[in-house]
Amino acid sequence: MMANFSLKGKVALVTGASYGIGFAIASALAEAGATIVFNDLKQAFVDKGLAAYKEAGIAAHGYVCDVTDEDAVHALVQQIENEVGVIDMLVNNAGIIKRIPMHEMSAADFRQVIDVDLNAPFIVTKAVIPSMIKKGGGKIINICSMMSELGRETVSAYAAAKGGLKMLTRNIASEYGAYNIQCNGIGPGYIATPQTAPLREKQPDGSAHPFDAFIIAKTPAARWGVPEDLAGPAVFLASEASNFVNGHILYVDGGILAYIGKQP
Ligand code: NAP
Ligand code: GCO
Repeated sequence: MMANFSLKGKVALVTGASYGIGFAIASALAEAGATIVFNDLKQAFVDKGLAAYKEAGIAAHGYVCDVTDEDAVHALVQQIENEVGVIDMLVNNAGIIKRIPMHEMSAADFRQVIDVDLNAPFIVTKAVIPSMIKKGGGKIINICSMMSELGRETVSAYAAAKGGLKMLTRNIASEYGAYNIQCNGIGPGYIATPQTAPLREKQPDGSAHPFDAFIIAKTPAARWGVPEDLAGPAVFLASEASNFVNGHILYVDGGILAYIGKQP
């Protein structure tokens, strides 16, 4: 049964994976045997990522590509197929957030979040599916969020995008399951990465950020997640062990979604 978790001989593209959650997921897929390909917006970040993968003993392939640019994405997929091999598994990880009260948010800012967090997973998935069909199957993992289920102040664009990504995940699963392509989501809870650093910053008086205490009280595990908490779930959804799991959002949140929160 454990052989079903092996990714040996497979090629994985993890978008936006120079660091953070993408880097942790790519590192886990590599440990399970996959060849890792990743992209980032700037060569400097690609180089930084390549050095980090090398330090971890992973011979990754890194490319500069803006996931919102359809022509650039198609060129990237072609280049990967020529230089590395057909993509067996795609992790749509690249993402941004803008924390602005909705009534103060510009339409341009709202559109940019939707573009990266929802339109780009559509663009990249559309680019890789034809070769997956030809190859007889594949795995797609969309990095959703607690905000695929819940809202909160200042994250309207992000919640709309991640809610849409949940349904895009289910629709890809519905439309391509017949081609032995499984599309699932991972919904991380609150994970300590650069994206959430502003929510964990110490206050001027040295006290903890109020959001920090809030998340601890809302999480049965009473801690922030770390990117490595996503490693096992990602390997499972990328492997043959999950061949009959399709259209599922696997929340890796320490129990936040199940818990009313600790009484203050
Ligand atoms: P992060 O630290 O902000 O890293 C995001 C990565 O995406 C960066 O490498 C960034 O590249 C890349 N990226 C952004 N826009 C891009 C674009 N247009 N084209 C290519 N790459 C792009 O974020 P994270 O915390 O690791 O989160 C990764 C994913 O998990 C995101 O989808 C996020 O929404 C989701 N998520 C995060 C949490 C959390 O608590 N951290 C929880 C749930 C879900 P640059 O460095 O060049 O900008
Ligand atoms: C926020 C956080 C969250 C996390 C994550 C939770 O401002 O509320 O950034 O959105 O990033 O998506 O699952």
